[in-house]
Amino acid sequence: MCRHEEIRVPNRRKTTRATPTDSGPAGSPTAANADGISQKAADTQALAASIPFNTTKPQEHGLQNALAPGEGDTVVAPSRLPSGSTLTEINGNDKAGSVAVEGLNASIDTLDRVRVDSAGRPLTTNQGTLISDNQNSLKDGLRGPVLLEDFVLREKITHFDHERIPERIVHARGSAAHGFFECYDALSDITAAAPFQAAGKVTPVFVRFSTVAGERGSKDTARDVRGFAVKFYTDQGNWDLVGNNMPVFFIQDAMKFPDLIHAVKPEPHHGMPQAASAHDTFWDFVSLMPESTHMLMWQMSDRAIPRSYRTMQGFGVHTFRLVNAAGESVFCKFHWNPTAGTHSLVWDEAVKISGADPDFHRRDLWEAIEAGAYPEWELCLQVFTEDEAERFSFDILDATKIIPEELVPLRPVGRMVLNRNPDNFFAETEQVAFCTSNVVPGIDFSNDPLLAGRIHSYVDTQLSRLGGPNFHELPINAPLAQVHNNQRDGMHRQAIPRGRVAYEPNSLGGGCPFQAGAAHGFVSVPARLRAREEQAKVRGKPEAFADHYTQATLFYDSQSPAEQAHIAAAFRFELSKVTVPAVRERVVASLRNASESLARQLATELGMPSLPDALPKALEQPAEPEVRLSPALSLLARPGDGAVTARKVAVLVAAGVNWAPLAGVRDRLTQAGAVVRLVAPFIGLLRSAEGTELDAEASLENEPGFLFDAIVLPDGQDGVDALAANAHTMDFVRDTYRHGKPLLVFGAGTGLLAAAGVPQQPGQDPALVIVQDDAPGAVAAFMQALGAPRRFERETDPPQV
Ligand code: HDE
Repeated sequence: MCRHEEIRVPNRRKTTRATPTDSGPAGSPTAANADGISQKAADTQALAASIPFNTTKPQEHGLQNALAPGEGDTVVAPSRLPSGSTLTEINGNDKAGSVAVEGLNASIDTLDRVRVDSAGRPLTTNQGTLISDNQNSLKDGLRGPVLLEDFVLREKITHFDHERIPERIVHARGSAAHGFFECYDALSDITAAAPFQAAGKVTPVFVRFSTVAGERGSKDTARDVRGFAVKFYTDQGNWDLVGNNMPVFFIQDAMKFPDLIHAVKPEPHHGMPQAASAHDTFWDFVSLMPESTHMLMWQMSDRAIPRSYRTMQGFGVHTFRLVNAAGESVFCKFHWNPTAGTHSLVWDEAVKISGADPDFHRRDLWEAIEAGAYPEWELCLQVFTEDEAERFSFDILDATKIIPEELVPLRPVGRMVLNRNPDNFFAETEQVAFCTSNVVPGIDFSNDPLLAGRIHSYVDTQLSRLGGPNFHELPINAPLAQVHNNQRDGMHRQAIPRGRVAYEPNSLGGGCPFQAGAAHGFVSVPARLRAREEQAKVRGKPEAFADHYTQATLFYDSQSPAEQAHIAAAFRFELSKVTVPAVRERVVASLRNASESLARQLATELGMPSLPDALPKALEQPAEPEVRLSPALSLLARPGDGAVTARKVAVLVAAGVNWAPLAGVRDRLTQAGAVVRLVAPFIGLLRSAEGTELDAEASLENEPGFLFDAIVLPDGQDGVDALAANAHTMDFVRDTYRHGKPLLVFGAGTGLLAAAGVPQQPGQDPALVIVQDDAPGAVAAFMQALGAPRRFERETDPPQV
């Protein structure tokens, strides 16, 4: 909307008297000349005079004012002239536009304003000049030297030379998607946070998942913690919940973070290993940091090798505060639970996938969203009071501790759906800047010392990663809520503020932008420290932080036997990669304090001559835990909705297979949302036993079996013989079986099972479905196994298949 009609400005044809801008009249200017300049001067004088002194100054003092700051002083200007920069703002053109629309901030709003579509457009330079030839540089004659004058070539090469920005110091490898959060019921009794104010309220989100240790191009399936960062574009500003897929962390105080990361990243002398914790410096550090033991249990568990970002939980990790409109606050932990359930890979599979498809998780997320199988999570809260927190056996400020669900149940409060892939990886996924300091009224921090370091770190790191202080204006980072402040200038400033006022208090801008006050603005909870000694200025930790093992034991003891076996195997693998025996022994000595049986097993399997003595504990008599077993900590506790949506199934085919039963399976799976691929010795056309022409879209070598969630083996002797003659088929069958995944086998296809050494015990393995004749229910049984957790009962250590 063009608003300049409403503004009292001179007719654009009229010449106005030029007035000096560095001195003014002694008396009040009048609008006698009825031109813009004198009108502006008069209105400015009137505006400034209407704020004769700083009325809010007294409010800056005293405890009561500190607890509830008042609103800033503001008056309405007689016209828009005083707040404008220039009278010539009415002289617009297609580029300059016109007068800033009242109340409009064009640097926020949807991403539409910056999307580019080159369809039907010719090439241009960055200045918009059309490029006639994009093949040749400008030369002095066909065989002559290239001329310095070639600004087209120089612009192109120069821009190319600067395409890279620094990668994130941690969490460099990641993938992201857009979506929304939908609130189930209003939570205004406990929080004023915008997303939770009404049932059905929808808030846009952008979510980035990541690994921690690897560089930007590293593999997705490394054993590692996964980042789970959610940016809520709320109508009260951006709220970033920057979490992980594990609810605890390695350390308790931000002071140790650089040490942790230096220990886990590639070793500084030779830059190895990439995206892996299985090396000396990591285990050296954590074996000297007993508070890491609980997190190590999580990191050695299957949580560290998720099947998909879609099948991971997410956690805010720290204790946060929720604050209602009356300023009352409760503590809160955030949990994201995936609708598809929690599913992971097994280690042998993760290692193989990292070679065949390093983009495994990125591809999975992208393809699921493209196919309309939108990943979904339920947001759950653990809410508890300060009094309850005082009584827990652990300290809620300690990020190496969970609050067992059996102690404080999860309260589902909404769901998040990711339903749109980004248009551009760099502009969105790479440039997005999550900051733990981005909170909105209704959310506040606890005193967790790890969180305190993060509140500083994220903004700080973005300043160098994104090249200066204006990264909040990058389209993916800009909030949907209005942004008005007096911060100015800096590298790559996008917003063009109107007017000359860039300070507060002011009268020349009518006091604007004015302080919002406690009624609307963010107010920190005036948390009081109870004990006098806690108020002293100290470098130290509360005593309960010294209990380093109770919850490591809780986690290990709460796992299923298969999960415990995986944890033991992961420790064995990682520690076998440690080259210094003293480090390895220290880890086992530490684990004796968490699980004697685990430590004994490792000592044996790592060839230790004897079981090392347990490490001395920092706290010999920790408080009795409320909960000794927490079934909710097992991945099997959340099998999900059983749907087969987005699961990948390989149907093995070769010339001469019986196509009819396979066609039936493919149709049923596809209807249920699974992704079915025909995999043959080579891609391309082949004929089934019935003479049907089949088109294999993948080959045994270009999409190995471990990339699929299940396989189907065909009937038809000729086809089976052709598959049996290819050793890749045996790998396919063996890996699928070894990794606990379902197999559906028709007739002669059982020959492939036998050739691969897969045991066939009818009725004992619900994920191995053998169809001799068209047994009804076989496909349904296969689909049920496909939507369920892995068949871990097949596992032996060492593997026999
Ligand atoms: Fe981070 N972390 N972190 N972190 N973190 C970063 O910020 C840091 C911690 C997490 O997808 C960095 O923009 C410190 C815990 C995620 O862009 C950096 C400490 C948790 C992401 C940083 C921690 C996280 C990061 C690197 C200890 C789980 C990726 C680039 C005091 C609750 C976000 C960047 C994305 C990224 C610092 C510990 C999660 C350097 C100092 C605990 C998901 O600022």
